[in-house]
Amino acid sequence: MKYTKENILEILNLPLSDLIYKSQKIHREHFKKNDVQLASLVSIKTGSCPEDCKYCPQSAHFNVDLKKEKLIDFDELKKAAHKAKENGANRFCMGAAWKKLNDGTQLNAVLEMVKEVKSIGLEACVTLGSISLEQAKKLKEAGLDAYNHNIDTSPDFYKKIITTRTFSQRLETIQNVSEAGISVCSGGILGMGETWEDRAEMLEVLVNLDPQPESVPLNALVPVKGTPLENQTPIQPLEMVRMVATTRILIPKARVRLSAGRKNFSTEAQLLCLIAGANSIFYGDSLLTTKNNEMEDDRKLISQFSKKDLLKSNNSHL
Ligand code: SAM
Ligand code: DTB
Ligand code: SF4
Repeated sequence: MKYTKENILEILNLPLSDLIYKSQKIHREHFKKNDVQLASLVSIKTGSCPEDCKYCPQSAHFNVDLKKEKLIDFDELKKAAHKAKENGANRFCMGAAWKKLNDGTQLNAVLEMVKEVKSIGLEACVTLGSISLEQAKKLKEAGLDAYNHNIDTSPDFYKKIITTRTFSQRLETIQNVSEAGISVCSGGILGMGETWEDRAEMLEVLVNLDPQPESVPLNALVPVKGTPLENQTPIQPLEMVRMVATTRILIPKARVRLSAGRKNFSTEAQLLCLIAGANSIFYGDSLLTTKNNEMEDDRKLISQFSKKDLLKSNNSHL
């Protein structure tokens, strides 16, 4: 079925229990119920990015208190990946504040990192800005599972958020990634001042990608001091719940990732997102440059979500 903005808005606008009922049914047809993938993130190159994404603390255009870092040392990367594995992560995502990936030193370093992550038995994902088909093929050969490249928002609202590259350039990289046989991880950010129409249009682009994305990260804006969006009103958790459920209905096979911005959600709101069809979280002390939820809290969250030993435990333990 070809989805349009109008029918996506109808889904987003369903009564909450109808929406969650619909998404739960679809979720259980495509995934083992109660399975939540833990993905750890590491920044392999931090800050000084030439792009002007208004939400991003790593853009060189804004004055943010941020420790800028050159390309991470291989041994440090290796340590971070091993630590993620020991902590129970299944996927390891490496992010770089680049406009595009350069051949030579940069590409070669990333290829080694991907091989290392794969050798530990983790799924490997990278997000490095724009890449060519040739570069994507090399990453595939090195064993890369997924490439994260977010469309961020609707094509129209995008122009208000980023001026240094176009929405169609984003789609070109996604196309290169798909053509090389790498899974596409693409989603967006909620709470940048966009309307529900923008959100529906963003989902319309994602659902009509061919092939559909293997994973869809839904980030709530993390407002960072010094960025143009620092004073943006945070989204209501129930808006995220509606987006999660609708994404699950539209793209049944995708891992829907409850991504950045979860720190400000209550445990109950996060559980509702998981019930609505999210089946992955970022797990680890930090995201790329900002703090993530505590790992201990996340272990509790997951055990509350998939608890099998309720009768054995004391009620106060809940
Ligand atoms: N530079 C590469 C790029 O933009 O494709 C990769 C790294 S970039 C930081 C990855 C994604 O992080 C962005 O596409 C955006 O969706 C998300 N992101 C960045 N800053 C954020 C913020 N303050 N709140 C929520 N998500 C954010
Ligand atoms: C995605 O969609 N969210 C992650 C990951 N892909 C790379 C990044 C979130 C970054 C949040 C702000 C920061 O920590 O710098
Ligand atoms: Fe650079 Fe990516 Fe941040 Fe945009 S989102 S400024 S491309 S690091």
